[in-house]
Amino acid sequence: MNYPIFSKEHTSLMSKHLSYELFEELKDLKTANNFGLQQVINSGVENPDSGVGVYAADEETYHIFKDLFDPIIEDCHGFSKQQKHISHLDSSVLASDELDIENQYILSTRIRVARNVKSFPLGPAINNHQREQLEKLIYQSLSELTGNLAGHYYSLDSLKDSEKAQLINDHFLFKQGDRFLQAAGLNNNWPKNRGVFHNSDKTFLVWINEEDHLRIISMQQGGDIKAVFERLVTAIEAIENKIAFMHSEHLGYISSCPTNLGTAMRASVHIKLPKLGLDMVAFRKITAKYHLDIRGTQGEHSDNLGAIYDVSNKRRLGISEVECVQDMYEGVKALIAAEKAA
Ligand code: ADP
Ligand code: CIR
Repeated sequence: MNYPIFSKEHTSLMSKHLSYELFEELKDLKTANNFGLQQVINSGVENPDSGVGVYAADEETYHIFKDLFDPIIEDCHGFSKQQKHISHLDSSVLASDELDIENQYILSTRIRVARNVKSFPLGPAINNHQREQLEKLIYQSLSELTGNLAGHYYSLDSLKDSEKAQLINDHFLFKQGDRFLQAAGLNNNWPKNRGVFHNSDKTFLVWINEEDHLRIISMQQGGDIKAVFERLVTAIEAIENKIAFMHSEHLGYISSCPTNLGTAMRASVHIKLPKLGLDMVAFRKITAKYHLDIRGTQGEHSDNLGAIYDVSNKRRLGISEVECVQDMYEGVKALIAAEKAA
């Protein structure tokens, strides 16, 4: 294995931090799941436009390759290797009046967390048999949920192409063929043993075996952030009673991508900001102040359409779940005020 050829286009945190000397130190190390440096960095090498460029296959990846991951984690989250991650998953303490009672700006609200099941490798190293076992374990546990969390599991295999397209278009299902995940090995044996569980009104959903073993999602039309957070907290607790998740004192919930460590939470709104959208400098000044990310409305690496933006918390590690949602809440409040004033 040779030091990768990085071009001017390689702008990821991986290419920034992987010096030739560090590469030489790490290149022969492997985790117990036989995951080595080549696999850790492959997504960022093959996709020069990666922002981060690394994936983990187990908790051990974060230890064995810490000289690469620690500076990346510090850059992403401002979280140092001495810090501990403290969780606070309590919707009752969220300070939030409804932001957009007249439904003028916020189209929909979604909060998701990533979770991975203890004793299984993460997606980049899982084999087909383990993925199948995991799918079964997860959907069987979910099928025991009751009340407004009760629902059904739809494997990708069981859905018609038109049904999948509709679910993706309506923002309920992950896209297919993501090149970043592909290069990380996360699309191996696609589409087998992947799918989505959801309740009847699609306000509670779980993606199974995509980038992480589970993505637990609460979403609904409009801007009632507190209601979305409450449902998510209830769902996480109900699932956590049935399945043990990978977690560490230092890094919180373990995820395959280091951007999701800690809370593994992304709280977002789809928000219409036609005036602010004409002045991206002013827009970005506000999002930077409140630690927010701007994405397109078809998810990460997509474009925005018709002045509608996906705005979400950027920080996930070293702050609590309540703070993640509060970041988003305060930032969206400031964005609406700026839009009204523009
Ligand atoms: P993730 O949230 O899991 O990191 P993506 O950015 O790819 O991943 O988003 C996944 C899907 O969720 C996409 O279809 C995206 O449009 C949808 N989505 C995200 N936020 C919202 C929202 N507030 N309202 C409706 N759909 C949303
Ligand atoms: C990148 O480096 O840009 C991609 N690997 C995505 C990074 C963050 N997003 C994610 O985990 N979905």
